[in-house]
Amino acid sequence: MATRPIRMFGDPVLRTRAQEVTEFDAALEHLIDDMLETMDEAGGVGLAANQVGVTKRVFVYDCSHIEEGLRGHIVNPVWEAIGEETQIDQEGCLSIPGVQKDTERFQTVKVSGQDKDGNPVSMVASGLMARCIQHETDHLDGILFLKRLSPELRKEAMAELRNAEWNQEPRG
Ligand code: GNR
Ligand code: NI
Repeated sequence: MATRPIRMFGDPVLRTRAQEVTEFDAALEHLIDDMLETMDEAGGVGLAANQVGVTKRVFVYDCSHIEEGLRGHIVNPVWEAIGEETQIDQEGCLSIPGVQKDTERFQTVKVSGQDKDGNPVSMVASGLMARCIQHETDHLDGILFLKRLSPELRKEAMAELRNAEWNQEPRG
């Protein structure tokens, strides 16, 4: 196991759609182990493969502080909303440190996918875990939570981003 560097806002891999996993091999298991360790070290509740520079459709999650057992991984995730209820709560991203904004998400979703061995898995989740599923699946589609913000909050977030010390790239 090893940690891998987390890619930051501005890295094109974060805007790239990840590819379906078709090979359930040792490399996939290794990737998942490394992602869990990277998420733990960073103190996140989730991590998508794009965030460590790998364009495979897999994410890891850990909401075990909320509900026992809510830690693991999902390969090739697909979610659907259960009902129309939404939640608005603070959301952040390890690839956009320091930016936290109220973000609207579905309150309850059902996610289906596979485990590292290719076996089908699914779960129904609410609250933070449902938020995590939506946030991580967005990453796998090359989408950041900034896109889910209201116009006002997105403007705030972009201003904060421009001034973030980790984001001091040359600008034209
Ligand atoms: O650690 C994280 N916290 C978080 C809080 C609210 C909603 C989503 C998240 S996911 C984030 C880790 C991350 O960037 N995953 O992609
Ligand atoms: Ni994120």
